[in-house]
Amino acid sequence: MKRALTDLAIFGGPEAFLHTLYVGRPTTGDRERFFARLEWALNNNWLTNGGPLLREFEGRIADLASVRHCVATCNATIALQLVLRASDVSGEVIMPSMTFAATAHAVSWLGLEPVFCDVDAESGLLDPEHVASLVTPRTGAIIGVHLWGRPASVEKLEKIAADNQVKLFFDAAHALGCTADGRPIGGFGNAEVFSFHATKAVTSFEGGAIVTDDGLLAERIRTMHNFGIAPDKLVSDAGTNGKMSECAAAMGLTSLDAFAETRAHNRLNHALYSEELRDVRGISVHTFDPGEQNNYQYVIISVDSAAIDIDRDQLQAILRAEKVVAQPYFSPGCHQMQPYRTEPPLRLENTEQLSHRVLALPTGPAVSSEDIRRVCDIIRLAATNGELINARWDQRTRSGS
Ligand code: T4K
Repeated sequence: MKRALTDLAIFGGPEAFLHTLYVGRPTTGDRERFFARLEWALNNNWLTNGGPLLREFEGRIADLASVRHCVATCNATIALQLVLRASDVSGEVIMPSMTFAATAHAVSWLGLEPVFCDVDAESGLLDPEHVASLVTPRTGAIIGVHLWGRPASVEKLEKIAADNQVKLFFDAAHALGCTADGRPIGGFGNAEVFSFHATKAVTSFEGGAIVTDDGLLAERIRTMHNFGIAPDKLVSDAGTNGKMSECAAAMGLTSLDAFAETRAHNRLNHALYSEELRDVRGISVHTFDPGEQNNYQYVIISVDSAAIDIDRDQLQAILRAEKVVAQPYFSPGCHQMQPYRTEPPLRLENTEQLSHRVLALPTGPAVSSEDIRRVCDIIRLAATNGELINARWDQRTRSGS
């Protein structure tokens, strides 16, 4: 256990970990089962284009999300583009700035205009009042993001979308297996999009899915994600190649088999982080509504630099030196990133404050209770010695180390 500042690796102490600890370690499930599925696909000589593993994966995701239709894709970014394109969205798309760049990129790659909206100061979720104030005759759609698996204000956003006759989608990249108002994420708005990237609670190496109860929309997306080739084999739409392969589906199914276990492990990890950091001034662990289900795939802390003298970036550097790779999800907000920055700058106060404070800590089945205690010891030591750390930090900077 580290007790003195000189124990910290950033000031010359030994690293706390032998092996690096990551936020997004893949949860790949039972390897034998994965190889068996892969072998079956190879023996079948069927590798992509709507194979049996893909269909099984789509069916299981649709069941999990309690929706009628699921179209699995090569990733969630393409899935977002497909859903916007297949819904004939034009003009402006209102979305939070506090999200991964992919949400904004999907919009701008279609030639649509992302309109960045502020979020709730604590939850990081789209502020419905601000959304309503941004609706104009040019608004084609609203995209809500279930940030870190917390549900967006689905009901309020559905009302705004209905009142203004605009489409509503949810970027549910973080929210597989989560609920909003007790209902599974997946059935809200016109459609929702999941990600199965390597870093997600369920992975298919790379992958995504669009889920919806709208059969016509699902059919159009299915056609569009296969070069626009309709079931009668004729090209009926301007399509792209957004398909998920059998190899990806094999991994998706195997990771999905392990999802209950992954979620249970993540839940314990989250509870332990909350417990260990409860009394650490200036550090707060973002909580989840106990009345809702969550996958707990993200453990997010907020660093109050005014209370502890060091800021999020310093804490991240202190952890990094100990071989703990914490991620500043999501910083900066999209409206402050190069492709979307404007002059004069757009000001989104809550987004800017929150994006400077948040840090995602390592979790997932690869992270043990002992790992978490060690990470929390480091955070505790750093948070209670901010002034002294700053004095040493300046010396480090001056001596160029
Ligand atoms: N919408 C939202 C709200 C999203 O968060 C995302 C993706 C999307 C849409 C788009 O979904 P996809 O098109 O990707 O399906 C990562 C992921 O690449 C990205 O999928 C994810 N969100 C985002 C939150 O995180 P980076 O740039 O942070 O990834 P990277 O390579 O730094 O990896 C993060 C950590 O995970 C590292 O510390 C190492 C670890 N890792 C990563 C990989 C790839 C592993 O241990 N194994 C691995 O295979 O973006």
